Amino acid sequence: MADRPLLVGIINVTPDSFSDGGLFREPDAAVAHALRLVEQGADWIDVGGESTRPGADRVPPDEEQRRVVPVVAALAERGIRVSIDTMSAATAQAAVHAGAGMVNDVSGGLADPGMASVVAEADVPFVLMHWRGHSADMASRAVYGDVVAEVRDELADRVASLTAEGVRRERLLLDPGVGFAKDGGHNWRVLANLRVLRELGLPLYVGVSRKRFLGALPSLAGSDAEARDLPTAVVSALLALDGVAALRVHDVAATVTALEVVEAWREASA
Ligand code: PMM
Repeated sequence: MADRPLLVGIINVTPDSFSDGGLFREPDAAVAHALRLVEQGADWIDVGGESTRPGADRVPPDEEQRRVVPVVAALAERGIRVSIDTMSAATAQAAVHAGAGMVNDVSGGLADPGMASVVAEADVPFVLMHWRGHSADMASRAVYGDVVAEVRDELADRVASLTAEGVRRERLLLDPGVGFAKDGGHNWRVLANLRVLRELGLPLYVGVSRKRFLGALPSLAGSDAEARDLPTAVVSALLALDGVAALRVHDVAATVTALEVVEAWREASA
């Protein structure tokens, strides 16, 4: 599909991520899983060493780097495109040195004042996610009058700050931050109204994979995180039809199938 979204496969090298925590703590297991995701069709692999699940503890940057840098290096050596999922400027820098070609910061540069200069210097794509605070207290910040307009305006402020600090605008991808300082209703409203975020004129990057709001669908009551792969694939198809630029997912194979459905649909309607 000419304009299909880029698929970003997720590797969490953490003991405590909410959906795949602990599975890929050893670098070899993480690399093997990443290679499987690439075979299945991932365009990028997003490597993270700090869980952002609600209530998670912060990880010191040296421990985070100990987790992620060997994995980033091993994947980059194999020619795989790697992004680093971090809020730490030092970790972003270490990962870029190890071969990462994109920085994904769930805080959009707010958590670490050094992030903008690292990204400006590296001149790599930067995923700027909507964020209102660390996991420990983000639930209390899920208060909005008009969630869609506020997410747009807060992202616009971040675009202005980052570009003022030397990050090139064409390096930015905007992420609505599904599940970050947002309840289920906020998530659905933002996802169904991405056209408003598109007013900012930058490509959209979205991560819904296995998130809690999908587990809240009535038919999934009491099921585990993997049961969320089906609604993840359905939402991914809707987002692809809506024209998002990138999807961050755990189950790459299912997302590839979802995108094939979208392609068939589009071709038949042309
Ligand atoms: N979600 C998580 C982690 N990193 N990065 C971006 N850009 N967007 C997201 O929505 C996002 C992210 C949390 O999910 P995980 O624990 O499954 O990785």
